[in-house]
Order: sequence, then C-alpha cells, then structure tokens
Amino acid sequence: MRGVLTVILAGGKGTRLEPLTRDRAKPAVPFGGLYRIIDFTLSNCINSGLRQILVVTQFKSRSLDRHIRSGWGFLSRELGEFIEVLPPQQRIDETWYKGTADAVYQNIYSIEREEADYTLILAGDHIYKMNYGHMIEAHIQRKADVTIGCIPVPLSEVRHFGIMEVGENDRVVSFIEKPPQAPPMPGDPHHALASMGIYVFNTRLMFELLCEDAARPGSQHDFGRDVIPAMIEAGQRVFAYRFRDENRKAVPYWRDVGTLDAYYQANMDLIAVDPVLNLYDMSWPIRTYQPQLPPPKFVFSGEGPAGQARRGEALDSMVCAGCIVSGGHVRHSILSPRVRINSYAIVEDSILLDGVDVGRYCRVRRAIIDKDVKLPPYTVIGYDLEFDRRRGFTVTEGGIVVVPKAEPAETFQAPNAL
Ligand code: ADQ
Ligand code: ADP
Repeated sequence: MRGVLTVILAGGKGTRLEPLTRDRAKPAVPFGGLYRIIDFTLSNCINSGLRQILVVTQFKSRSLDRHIRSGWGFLSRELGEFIEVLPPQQRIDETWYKGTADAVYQNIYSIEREEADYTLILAGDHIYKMNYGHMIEAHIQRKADVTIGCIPVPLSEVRHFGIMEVGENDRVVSFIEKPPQAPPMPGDPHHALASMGIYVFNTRLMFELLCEDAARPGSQHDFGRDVIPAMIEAGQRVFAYRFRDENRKAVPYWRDVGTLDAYYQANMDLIAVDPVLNLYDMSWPIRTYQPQLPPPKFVFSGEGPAGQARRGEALDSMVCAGCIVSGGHVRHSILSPRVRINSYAIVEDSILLDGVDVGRYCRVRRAIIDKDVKLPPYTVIGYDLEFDRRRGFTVTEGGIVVVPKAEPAETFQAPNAL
C-alpha cells in the first residue's frame, strides 16, 4: 500500500451528539468501553496495510490529539510510516474550514509533500470494519478518476446521505447530497445507494479539482455537494465501490453514529450475544490507547441488612479494566475503565464512561453517563424521563438519558415521587 496516502477527516462538530461532544470532537467520543470512535477507522487503515495517515482536525481537537499521540504513535517516520494530526493552524486561508473539500484543500502542502499516487479520504466518525485495499484495487483496475465507497440505505434515510445512481460497471451517473427523497436502486425496491463519505482519488487530479473548486463561485467546498457532482457533469470517471461482506454474503455493519440514539444503539450492538461487528475477532483487531489498569474485580459483599444479596455481578455486559463491581448488579451495559458500582445499585441497558461512580442503592437504566460523574447514593436515572429532563439531562427521542460531565451533586437528588 505504498503510494497511497490516507487523509482522515476528523473535524466534524457532532452537534447532534451533545452533550458528549461539548468538550471533544466527535471522533474522540468514547465508544464500546475502551475505544474512541476514530479507533475503528484507524484500525481499518493499519489492518489494510495503510501506514501513511494524516488526520485533519478542527473543533475541540485536544482530546482527539492526545488520544492519537498516546495510542497511535507506534509507526516510524524513518520507515516512511506515520499517523500525524494536522491542527487547523496550518490552513492557508484565514477562515475556518468550510466543507470537507476545503478541509483537504487547506492541507494541500502536507498532502503534496508525501508524493503519493493515490489519496484515500476517510471520515473519522464511522463504526465498521473494512479492508480499503479492495476499494483501492477497484479504483486502479477501472482507471477511475474517483471511487466512492457506498452501501445501500433504507429509502426513509436518504436525507442523511449522498445518494447516487449508477450505470454500467457501477459508473456513477448522478449524485445528490442529502436529497429529501430518492428512487430505489434497481433490483431493490426498499433501498437507495448511499455514499459512505469515503473516496479514492488520483492525487494529481485531486489537486486540480480542489483548486478549481476553491475558485468556483457559490461552492460550499464539499466533496458531496460540489466536487463529485461537478466531476460527473464534466464527464470524469466517477465509480461506486460497493462495500460488501464476502464471508457473510450480506451488507456489512456500518454506522454513522451521528445521533445519541444511533450512538447508544451501536454500543448496544456490541454486547449482543452474537454481534455483527465482533470485537473479539482477532483477524481484524481494533486497537486503541489503554492506560495501565488492574483487571476488573467483582465483589460479593455478603448479606444486606434486609437480607438482600450483595452480589457484585455483571451479565450480558462488557466490563473494562480498573472497574470494581462491589455488591451491585449490572445487566446489558458497558462499563468503561475505572467504573465503580457500589452495593445494592442496579445498572441496566446503560453506557458508563470512564471513571463513573455509582453510589449505593442507585437505579440507572437506559442512560449514557459521561466521564467521572459521581452518582450519590439513591440516585435514580432513566425511570422518570420528565424529571430527568427537568433537572437538565438530555433525553433523546428514543428515551435515553444522557448525564453530562461534571454535574453538580444536587442534580442527582431523588424526586419525592420515587
Ligand atoms: P456528512 O457526514 O453529513 O456526509 P460532513 O458533516 O461534511 O458530512 O462530514 C464528513 C466527514 O468529514 C466527517 O468525518 C466529519 O467529521 C469530517 N469533517 C467535516 N467537516 C470537516 C472539517 N471542516 N474539517 C475536518 N473534518 C471535517 C458525508 C458525505 C455524504 C455521505 C455521508 C456518509 O457528504 O455524501 O453519505 O458522509 O456518512
Ligand atoms: P475526554 O473527556 O474526551 O477523555 P480528556 O480527558 O482527554 O477528554 O480531556 C478533555 C479536556 O480536558 C482536554 O482537551 C484538556 O483540555 C483537559 N484535560 C484533561 N486532562 C488533562 C491533562 N492531564 N492535562 C491537560 N489537560 C487535560
């Protein structure tokens, strides 16, 4: 995979993931206990043999930057391998990046310096396992000017994606970014073909296209809105690469965890008994940065005063290093590193991020609790959504309660009704 430079766009604001994105960029949001969202894309790169990687950041990138430096600094520049974070200061314009094409254009000198024949543009905020080598091969074989990774999505979802129609050999004949509706793809009345927001370009041509786009009046400088449609109009060779799972002969797992409900569901997918995206499949390891922590510990603290068992246990759950489940009960949940569950507490269907402490007698269900939040004893979350909303927590459409970082202790007082 020499000759291919990978550029990961990791600057999206992730407004719909607030409050989780209040202090961190979307790709830095913790996921699946141990990971950050961007670990999936980075692991795919390494597993695909791509080792020349630039990460373009923009908003609140400090947490992301720290994560990549701590966990992904193992490549050697001397051997021509690197994962480098490009902060927005290197921009050649005075303004913040406009769209995705502008984010790449502003870093054109760093990209040019690597002298790669091909540039793979990826997004830093999708959960999936993919070998990019196949897409790059298809690009070279078809002598394409650009190849767009794509996947079928239900017709009801088309407004969230770039939607394309393809002709012979999957050559793209039309591309519309986030249309209100779209016709189904041939042979499948329920789905349309959507862009995954990932592209392979011939680097030289990409430079020319980006310079053209920078000068085009009215352009929003976005690949999906501007660059790709202009290429189709100009008769350039735009091809779709269909992302497929050859083993399962099915549409692979791929999620844009753009909303809190999608984020919650994708986390829950991981703890399914037979998950489609399996973290335990060592043929495609997902790596991350892990601090040095002791193994998780489960404590049976004897009988309670009213005879209740204080059995520290977790079922259908993932429990990370440094956790102590002492006399509390955890079901169908994800405990990130350093979480504590104290006696008589019950945690169900929830995601607890790093360092959360659940006090005695707490009841938590269908909740996402951000880093280092300490729940005082008797806190109840996820049972009375109206009350949860009133005390300032975010409650999603799907009824998931999100408790942000560093909440004042009084927020957790139980209402009289409970
Ligand atoms: P969206 O995901 O809505 O659609 P966008 O919000 O522009 O597009 O984000 C694309 C990627 O670029 C994300 O990873 C984001 O974090 C990053 N990004 C956005 N602006 C950036 C900036 N200024 N600097 C650095 N990084 C930035 C896109 C495509 C659609 C496609 C979907 C699939 O436009 O055609 O269907 O992805 O999710
Ligand atoms: P996250 O909540 O995403 O894990 P971090 O804990 O990495 O984020 O940090 C969030 C922000 O808090 C950082 O961007 C930084 O400003 C600040 N911060 C946290 N820990 C440290 C630290 N050890 N040194 C300096 N700044 C820190």
